[in-house]
Amino acid sequence: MKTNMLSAMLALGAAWAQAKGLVPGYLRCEYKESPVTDVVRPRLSWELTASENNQLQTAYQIIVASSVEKLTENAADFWNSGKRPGRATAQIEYGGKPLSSRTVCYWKVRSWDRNGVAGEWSKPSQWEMGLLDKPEWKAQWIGLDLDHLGKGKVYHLPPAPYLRKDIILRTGIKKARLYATALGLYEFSINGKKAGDAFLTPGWTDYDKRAYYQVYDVTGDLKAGKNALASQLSYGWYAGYLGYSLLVGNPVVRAFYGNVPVLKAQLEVEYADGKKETFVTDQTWKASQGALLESDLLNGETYDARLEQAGWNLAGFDDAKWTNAQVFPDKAERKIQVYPGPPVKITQILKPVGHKNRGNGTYIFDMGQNYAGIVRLHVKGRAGDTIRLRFGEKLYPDGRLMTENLRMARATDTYILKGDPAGESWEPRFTFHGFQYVEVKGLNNAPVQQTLTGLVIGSDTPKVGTFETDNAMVNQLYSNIDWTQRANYIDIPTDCPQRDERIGWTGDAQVYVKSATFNRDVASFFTKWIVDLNDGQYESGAYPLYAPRPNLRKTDTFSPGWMEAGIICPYQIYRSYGDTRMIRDGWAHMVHFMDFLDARSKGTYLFKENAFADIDPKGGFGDWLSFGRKTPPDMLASFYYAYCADLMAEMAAAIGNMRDQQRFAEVGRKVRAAIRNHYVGQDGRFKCDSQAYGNGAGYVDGSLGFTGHTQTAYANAIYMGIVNGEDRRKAGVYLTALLKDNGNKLATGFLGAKPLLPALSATGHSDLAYRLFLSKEFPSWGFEVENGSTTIWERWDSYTKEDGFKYNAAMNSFSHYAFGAVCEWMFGNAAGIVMTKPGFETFDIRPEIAPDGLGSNGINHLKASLRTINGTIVSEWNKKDRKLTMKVSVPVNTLAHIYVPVGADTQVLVNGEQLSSSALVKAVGKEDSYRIVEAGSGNYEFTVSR
Ligand code: RAM
Repeated sequence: MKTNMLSAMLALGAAWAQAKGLVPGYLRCEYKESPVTDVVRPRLSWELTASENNQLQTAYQIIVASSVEKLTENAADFWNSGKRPGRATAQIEYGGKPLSSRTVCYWKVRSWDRNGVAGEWSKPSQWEMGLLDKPEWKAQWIGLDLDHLGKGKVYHLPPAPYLRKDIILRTGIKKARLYATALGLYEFSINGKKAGDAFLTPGWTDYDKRAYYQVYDVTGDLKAGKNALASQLSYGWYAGYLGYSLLVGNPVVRAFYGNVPVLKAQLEVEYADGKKETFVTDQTWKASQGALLESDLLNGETYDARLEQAGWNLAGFDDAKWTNAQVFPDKAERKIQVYPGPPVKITQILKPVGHKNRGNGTYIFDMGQNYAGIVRLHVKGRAGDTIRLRFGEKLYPDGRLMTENLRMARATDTYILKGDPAGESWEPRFTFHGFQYVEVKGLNNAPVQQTLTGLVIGSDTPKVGTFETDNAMVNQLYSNIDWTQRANYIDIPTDCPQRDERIGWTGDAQVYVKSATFNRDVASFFTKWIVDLNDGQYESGAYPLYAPRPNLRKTDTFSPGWMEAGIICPYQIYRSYGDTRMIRDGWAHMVHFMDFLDARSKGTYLFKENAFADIDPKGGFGDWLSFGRKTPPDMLASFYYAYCADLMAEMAAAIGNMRDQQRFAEVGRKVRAAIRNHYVGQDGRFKCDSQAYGNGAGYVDGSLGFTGHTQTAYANAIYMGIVNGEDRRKAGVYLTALLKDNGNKLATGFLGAKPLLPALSATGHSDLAYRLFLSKEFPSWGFEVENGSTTIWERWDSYTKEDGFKYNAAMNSFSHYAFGAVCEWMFGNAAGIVMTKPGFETFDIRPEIAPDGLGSNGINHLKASLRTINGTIVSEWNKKDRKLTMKVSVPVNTLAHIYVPVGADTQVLVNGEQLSSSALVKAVGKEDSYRIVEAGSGNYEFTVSR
């Protein structure tokens, strides 16, 4: 009897433990935690954890209420989703009462597990609605035209305007929000304290079409009585220098959108008694100039601390000598919207690793890492002492700072001391540089610890990936990839952070986007940039070379391999995060682009030689920065045509548009057939009519001659599924033969480097993929690491021991992420994390184990993790002697097929038990040399003897 009771109690205990069920956490709205949004039906997501294996969600319920109290009482006055069956934990549209501007929405969620047990409610989360209608903006654009003060010879850099106003508030402040934006860049402060911690606000857009605003909760920064509202503006992308326009002699070199930066801000205060007051920017604001003498993104800042107007941003400052702010007209068609991306922020602080005295008060600091950002200076000296900071990525062998590769970007910050005996600290606010070394000129004393501090800036995209091995070169390479991404995902995906370029090149963006998703959560980052890209689409339907798209050079238009970013990037965001809204919102743009391709192919569904002879450079950029004979750009354009059609067909299906699905599936088939017919010989060898290109004049590297038989051609054909079956196998064989003929060295450029290793792996040549990946010989990824790089170079030969910085003056960035696209293979093949359903709802773990016998140049241990929108996946393998161990984590609510590499009849143990008799997982098949195991959520360890 007693024992029965005990076992009954134990059983009950177990049931209770189980009853805890699923625990939802990491509640997000529009990819952000507690954001402000102006999306009228924002999307919600959460992550699930559970204490037992094999768990999944069978239903969920969301409650949204107008207050925390109501939420606690489950009084869903905004929305009660009810119990909704299904696995979805992301992309769930708010479906309640229409939400008006300024509403704060509190929400929570609970999930039912596979046994139908309801879990506890999550902790509450919230989001807030921005200003949904433009007329709610009562504020005006204000500024101060100082343009006439900026007449320099080469650089026209006017001082930056200062704006201020004192306001009086009553007691009983309950809630206060600041809505602020600028055409240009702004910093806003209340009573001397900066609102928020974002940098380079409000971001770059096509300002004629839209400007983004930030929303700040400033309740705690205001007080009864007099308060100071103050703002400093800079020229930024709106009115400053952009890209290479100066370098190429473009008639316009700055002020592409306007030449006076302006601010629009609105402070809304709510009192305990329910009364409201709104303060807006208008002609009653005062304006002046101050210490910030020059300020430009590319060219840097000059700050004369002697000109500081002490207390200018505090209440009670005497601004009688200031002029009234000027009011500038708005454009009716310009939208004002909440900034949809992750804010640009200071994401890390770096200390210099050393410095060298160059004589005459000049020192060169080594920050130990090539990064994008600024430095904070701390100095002591006399008033008028001038410190000049110059930035470079590399040093010459004789120790001088190398700045030729900055081209026309002056990238110089100057600080003029006020002479504070306690010392003074300064950092620029509206510029950034790409650098590892800082030359500091004008120091009176030897540097000390605080003289320089590195401030890393970048879009604050949450880190989601890790990748580590027992191979130091590979680890450094991974670090270099992530650092290069961080240095270039700054509001938009740029090509490089240092020279006079820093623009959103579409080719770079499309080859790298998938890699990016393995390192950082870039969902909201691309939500922002895809709008820029659509805003930049040409009337013809072509997507531009870069977005946003100021007119930097008359001949800049579009190029195959670049313009397809308009399809490839949204597709990747859909795949990685299950985002179908981006597809729906951009569908008309994407279809328009496909219409453009159809029209350009003149009904042939093919781009023959010279099909793009009318653009500049002729044929487009092609396999930019490749080696050897050129892959015909038109052949690549045709591949991309078919590939885009496939992606369109898949996206059409994802949004339930079956008519378009059929259309694009058909286009894909037709383009493939046309390619097969024109560019592929009977023997499966790729060819082109080289004669058609004549002497290649006008084409990028055209004088090298053209051939279809290149690494890039086969790699892309395999990667994009241009050829199938026997043709595909042959393509793999040709690819390996080409590599062999080339001493097992790659020759691929921007378009060929990404698919190279995946194509080798896909056609059974994983060993060769590893060989290229692990090589340290020129040209290779390892070569860069061997040469001390901390970021990814623009060119394979950006630096060589024989030639040094061969391309200095022209084009030689040391922080260009395009070749970092090998990241895709590292996660997707080496670690074998392969999504099979959008958002990683289902996925494969199919690692390719590195070849044996490479000693310290090989890999014996590899561990990668990825926090997906469905939770964190881990794939780890370890080989020692004849034993292979594999560890895999499968997140709750997902299903994995784990490919365990085994010989024909090797025994597999899972968590110490025989696989064949395991109750944990299910052996479901065999493929090549893998045993396939199906597993629900949990942590698994497989061991096999090899
Ligand atoms: C270079 C850019 C970019 C590339 C184009 C074609 O100047 O840096 O990386 O996409 O040209």
